[in-house]
Amino acid sequence: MRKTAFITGVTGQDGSYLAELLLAKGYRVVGMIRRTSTVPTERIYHLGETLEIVSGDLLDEKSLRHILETCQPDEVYNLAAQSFVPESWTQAVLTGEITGLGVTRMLNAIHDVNPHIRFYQASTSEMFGKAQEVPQNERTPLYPRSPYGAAKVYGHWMTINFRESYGMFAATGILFNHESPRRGMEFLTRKVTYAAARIAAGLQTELRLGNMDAQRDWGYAPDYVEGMWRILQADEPSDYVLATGETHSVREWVEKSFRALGLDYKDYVVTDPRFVRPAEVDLLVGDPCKAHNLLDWKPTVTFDQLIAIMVEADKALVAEQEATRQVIAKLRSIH
Ligand code: NAP
Ligand code: F7E
Repeated sequence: MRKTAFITGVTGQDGSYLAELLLAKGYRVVGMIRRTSTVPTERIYHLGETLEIVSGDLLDEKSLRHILETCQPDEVYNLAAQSFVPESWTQAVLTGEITGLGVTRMLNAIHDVNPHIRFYQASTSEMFGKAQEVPQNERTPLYPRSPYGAAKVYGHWMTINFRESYGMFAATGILFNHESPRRGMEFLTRKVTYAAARIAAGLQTELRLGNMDAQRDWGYAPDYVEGMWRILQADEPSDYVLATGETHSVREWVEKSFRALGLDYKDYVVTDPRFVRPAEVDLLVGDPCKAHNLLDWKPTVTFDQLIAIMVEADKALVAEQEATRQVIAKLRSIH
């Protein structure tokens, strides 16, 4: 029988790729969108009516219950979060409400409406924070370094707690950074590839960044949503690290992105203390052996390929935006 999946955070980077993947697998896919005055569907617009949209919010447990009762999903993927780390210092309580307590609201609703639903929680390498060992695996002690990381630790442990207390199929994916042309513009990788493309097109002269020495394990988002699905198809619910097993510095990302466009980053990048965080996560590198051995999951895109994909996409986007701007300017000059 056709399975139904319910995705929170469907308008985000991962939600959009996961919806595509599950639709391709023949699922009925229901995505939750929170009420806003503007339309946040840029990343899922192309899916049209194949994706069912429902209204709800992780801040409102009643809305979650209502969706579960009416849509009757077999699988729930909880991807919604306030996911931007710097914002979590300025909006720590809101981050806790959405990213932390939101998980418990969803688990409560599942427990009450249908405890047989399989639940996926979007945990994160940010939970390792001041990493206690290198590389990090499922047993590495957690040491979050931001309100975001702390909220995710709470959501992670609540998921395990519901699994152990009620025997629910509640699983987590501890995902290391994963990027794509759909990544939000405020995150490092996308901020860099988009700015480099604009600089190459003569539309911008500098790029202001924070700490260039931090190191991350960067993979490609479509690979990671495949891993989420595999986590929910396993015989038993568990926790899995999804990562590439390689680490690279911010400086290396910047250097290679600019070089792909024939530019030397040193001519354009300015360090700006506004982008330095109150506490940094210095070094993340994951050990994905468990996912590899038990789920047969492996990343398919290398660091250099990821840069090439994102640089090419932003080059095309900048050209398209510039062409649109010129048409509008021409129309304005005529009328
Ligand atoms: P994203 O692009 O920032 O998307 C976040 C999604 O959450 C958006 O759809 C957003 O809706 C929604 N949302 C925010 N607050 C909400 C609320 N109160 N109620 C309902 N929906 C709400 O994040 P992403 O990169 O796709 O990441 C997906 C998940 O994985 C997140 O939980 C993130 O913390 C986690 N994660 C990400 C990474 C990564 O490298 N990308 C790594 C590990 C874990 P709007 O469009 O309305 O804002
Ligand atoms: O920062 C440094 C910054 O914001 C990466 C989220 O998806 O992945 C993401 O969190 C690094 C940090 O991602 C700028 O200090 C320097 O060391 O792209 P980011 P993040 O904080 O690693 C994890 C796994 C998640 O779970 C999160 O939801 O880059 N950096 N200069 C900068 N970062 C930003 N954003 N902007 C700068 O100007």
